[in-house]
Amino acid sequence: MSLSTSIQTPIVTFEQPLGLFINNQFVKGLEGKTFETVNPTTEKPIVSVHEGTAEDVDIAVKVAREAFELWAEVTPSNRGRMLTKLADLFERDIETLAAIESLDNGKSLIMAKNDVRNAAGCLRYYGGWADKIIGQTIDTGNETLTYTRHEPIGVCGQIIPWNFPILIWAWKVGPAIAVGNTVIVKTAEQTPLSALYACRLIIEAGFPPGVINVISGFGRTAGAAISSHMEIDKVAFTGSTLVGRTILQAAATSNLKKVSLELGGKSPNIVFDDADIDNAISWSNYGIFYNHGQCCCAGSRLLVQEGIYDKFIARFKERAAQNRVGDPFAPDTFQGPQISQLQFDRIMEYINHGKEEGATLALGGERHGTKGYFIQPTIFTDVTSNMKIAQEEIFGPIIVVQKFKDEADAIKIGNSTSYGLAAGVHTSNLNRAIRMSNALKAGTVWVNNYNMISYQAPFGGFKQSGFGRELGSYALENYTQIKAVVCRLTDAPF
Ligand code: TXE
Repeated sequence: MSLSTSIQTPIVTFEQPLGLFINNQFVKGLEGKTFETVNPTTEKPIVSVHEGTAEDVDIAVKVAREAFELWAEVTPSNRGRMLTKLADLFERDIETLAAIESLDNGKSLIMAKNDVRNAAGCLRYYGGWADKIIGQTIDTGNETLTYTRHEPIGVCGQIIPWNFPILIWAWKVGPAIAVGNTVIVKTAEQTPLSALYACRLIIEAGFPPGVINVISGFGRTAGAAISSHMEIDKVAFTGSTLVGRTILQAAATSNLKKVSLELGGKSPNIVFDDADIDNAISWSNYGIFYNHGQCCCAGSRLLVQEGIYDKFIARFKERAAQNRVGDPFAPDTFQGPQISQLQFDRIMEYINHGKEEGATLALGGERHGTKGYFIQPTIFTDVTSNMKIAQEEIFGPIIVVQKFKDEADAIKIGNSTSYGLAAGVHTSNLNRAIRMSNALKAGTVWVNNYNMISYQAPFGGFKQSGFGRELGSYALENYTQIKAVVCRLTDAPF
C-alpha cells in the first residue's frame, strides 16, 4: 500500500499521508499491517493507514532519544518560533484540516474549524512560553548560590483519543515541545488522519527529524508498548478511566515513567431558580450536545431547582429537539454521528438501562435515520443518583435530569459520582456562584456558561477524572522536572 492518497471531500481535495511519521519521514509499519478508518456518517471505510506496533514504537523511541540531545541545542526562542510557524500553517490549511476532522470523526464542519483554530491558538500560546521558562534563585546563605532549573523530561509518549483528534494533539504536543522534550504521539485508531496531515506541516515548520513522531495504531499494541517502554520517560493519556488505570500500572511496573491522566467525567450542570433561564437553557444544551456528547467534560447531569423545574424542562426539551442532526458537511448541522458502531451500541445500551431503571424518557432515545451512527438528542427525567445512567459516563447525546431543593442538596447530588472533571452553575446570585464553585469537587467550574475551555486556563480532573493539568502554564509542569543546583561559594577547605 502506498504512503499517501488523494482524498476528496465536499469542500476540498488533498493529498493524505498514510504512513507512520518517524524521523520526519512517512514509513510503513515493520509488520506491514494496515487498518481502515471509517467515515461514521456513511459507515464506509475512508482509507487504510499503516499500522504501528511495538517494534515501530521501539524505532520511534530511538530516534526521539537521539533527537532529544539535538533538540536541547536549539535555543528556546527557536523552539517557540517553530511552534508559532506550525500554528500559522494550521491556520493556512484550516479548510483541509477541518474537512479531515468532519470526514474521519463526524463533527460538523463549523465545530471542526473551531477545533483547528483552537489547536493553532494552543500551539502559538506554547510557542510563546518556550523562552519564558524560569526557575528560582533561593537564599541559602552567603556561602552558597542555590537555584533551580526547569528541565525537559526527555522522550514523552502521548496517547490521545478520537473525540478531538487534532485539538488534543495540539494540547499535548504544544507544552511538551515548548520546554524541550521530544514526543511520540499515538493517535486513536478511529481517527488517525488529521494528525498525519499535520505531520507534513511539522516538516514545513522546520522541526528537526525525530522531535515529533506520530504512530497510528491500536491501544493494546502500540499504546501498551508506549506505556510499558523502558526508554520513555513520561506518558500523557486522554481516554477512558479503565485504560488510564492500565497505563498507570504499566508505568509502575516498567520504569516508573511520569504519568498524567485526563479521564472521563459525569459533570453536573446546576441551574438555580434565580438563573437567567434563556441563557441557562442555551448553555445546558451546548453543555451536553456539543460534539454529540463526546466531551469528557460534558454537562451530562442536569440539576434543576424545584421552583423552575417544570417550566425549565419543558423549554429545554423544545430547545434540544431543534438541534439539527445530520451530515457534518451541511451548513446548518449541529450534531453529527457518534464515532463508531461500538460507541453507538454502548450508548443505545445505556438508553435501555435508563428505561429499565425507571427513568422517564422525555425526549429522543432512538437512532436518528437509517445510515450512520446518529442518535437523537435524548433527555431522561425522574433520574435518581443511584441509577447507572446517573453514575457512568455515557459519552453520547444523552442527558439525565435531577430535581434539587437547595444549595446543600445541589452540592450533595453534584458531588455524588466518582468523577470530578467539571461542573456548571447558573445563578444570578454572585455569592451563591462562589459558594457553589468552592464546594463542587471538579477541576473546572463554569459560572453562567458551559464548556468554555481556553488554552490559557488549566484543565483536568479531581477524583477519578485523573491527575495533572493540561493547558495554561500548569501544563508545563507535566513536561518539566526541577533540578536544584547548589554552588559553594567559599574556597575555604571543607
Ligand atoms: O477509549 P480508550 P474508547 C471514555 C468514554 C468512552 C470510553 C471508551 O466514556 O465511552 O472512554 O472509549 C488507547 N494501553 N473516553 O474505548 O480505549 C486507544 O488506542 C494504551 C473519554 O475509545 O480509553 C486510544 O488512543 N493505550 C475520553 C486511547 O487509548 C490504550 C476520550 C483512548 O481509548 C490502551 C475517549 C492500552 N491498553 C474516551 N487501550 C476523554 N477523557 O476525553 C486503548 N488505548
